[in-house]
Amino acid sequence: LTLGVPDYQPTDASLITHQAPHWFHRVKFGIFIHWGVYAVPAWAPVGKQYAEWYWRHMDDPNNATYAHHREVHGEDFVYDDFIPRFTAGRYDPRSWVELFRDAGAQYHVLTSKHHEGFALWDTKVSDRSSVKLGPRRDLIKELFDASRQHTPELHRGLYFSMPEWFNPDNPWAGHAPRNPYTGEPVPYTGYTAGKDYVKDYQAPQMLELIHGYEPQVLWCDIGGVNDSHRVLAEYFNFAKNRPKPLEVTVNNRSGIGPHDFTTPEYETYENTVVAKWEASRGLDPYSYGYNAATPDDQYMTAEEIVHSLVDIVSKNGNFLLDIGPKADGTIPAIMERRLRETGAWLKVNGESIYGTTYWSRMAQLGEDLRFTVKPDAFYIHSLAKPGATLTVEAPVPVREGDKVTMLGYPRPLNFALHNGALVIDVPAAARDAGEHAWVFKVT
Ligand code: FUL
Repeated sequence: LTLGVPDYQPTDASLITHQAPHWFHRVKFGIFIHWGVYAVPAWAPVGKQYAEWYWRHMDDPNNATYAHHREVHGEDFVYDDFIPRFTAGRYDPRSWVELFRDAGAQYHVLTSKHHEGFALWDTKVSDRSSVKLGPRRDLIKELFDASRQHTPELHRGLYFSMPEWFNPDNPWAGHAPRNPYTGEPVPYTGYTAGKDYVKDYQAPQMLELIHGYEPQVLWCDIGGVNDSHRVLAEYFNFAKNRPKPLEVTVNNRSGIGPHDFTTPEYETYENTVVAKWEASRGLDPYSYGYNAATPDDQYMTAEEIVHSLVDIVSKNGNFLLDIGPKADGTIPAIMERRLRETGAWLKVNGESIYGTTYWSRMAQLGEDLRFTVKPDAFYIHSLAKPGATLTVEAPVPVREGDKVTMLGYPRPLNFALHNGALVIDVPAAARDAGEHAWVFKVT
């Protein structure tokens, strides 16, 4: 027991006292990874549906995936027949984490198990896992080992789907698995039915992840039936009572009220929200899992990524940007390119992102201006390329004698105060030195 810090209890009143730790406020930018058996079919109507929902969609005769599956894979090929093709044959976790670091991300969150119920670690409560089937590797252990060894500065998190769509024991499931074309029941590969879904399976799996992998973010999804009061109390106590305490955090989808942060999905908040939040979305126009049908030119551009990041951070959010690796474990080239471009911007401008906070006066001025603050600096982000002058009609904390610079440009800039507005002279060389978002620093 840590002296003076009472253990958390499995109650709302106790768990609600847990808060997102400082590191989670500081990091701002993380990489979400959706990887599972759905990486094999890797298909959804582009820009309309999540590819990681393939099984659910192929099960629905009114969904385009139902027809797609019949045409490409055939009526006899059921979802679990994809498992042997989920090989991870070229999975190189070291190259993943080094890419995340080079992208300027400071944490990563991998799907330990999505709604399809396929665990990417060596779970003891079923054989429906990447250790017993498919890759025959503990994909999470490998990622966490690589991350601890090669990118120890990154924080590590895990996503966990509370329900499973077709788990025969899940009281929430629509139905146990069946062939969507014939209606014939089919096995839920690796799983032995007859468990208490929450007590014998869901909660034990969450505790395996907590104790076995020590994630600093537990990113639960969907909620529903759960034992989350008990699981989260154990998570927080385990983290707090370790010889070297771990600062952990949990999102708002574990099925109970208490949480550390909220999670808008493919959307952000319009204005500053003081309670911690984290927006997520895929690089794909509308999918977290890899959709092989999406043309490269429909992925987010580097400019869109930077604009999203700046906008979210200026309003007190984190940005958890998602990639969907292929079934062999490689990261699609377009995703890698976008991450490296983001990293190039953050290398120059990261000081205006990491460790900042929102400006109490306003988050946004017009479409193009955002603000972030540090104790010793004030940052103005121009999402549009400035002209010869940049006028900021906001009560920016600047006085005669202060210094204004542009990140990535070596010389101080001239500025004046006109009727309370800040007018910065931006030489052509400074304008041309920037890209995506031009950041002006007042000290
Ligand atoms: C949602 C899931 O249904 C999506 O597939 C994705 O995982 C997203 C982050 O959360 O609720």
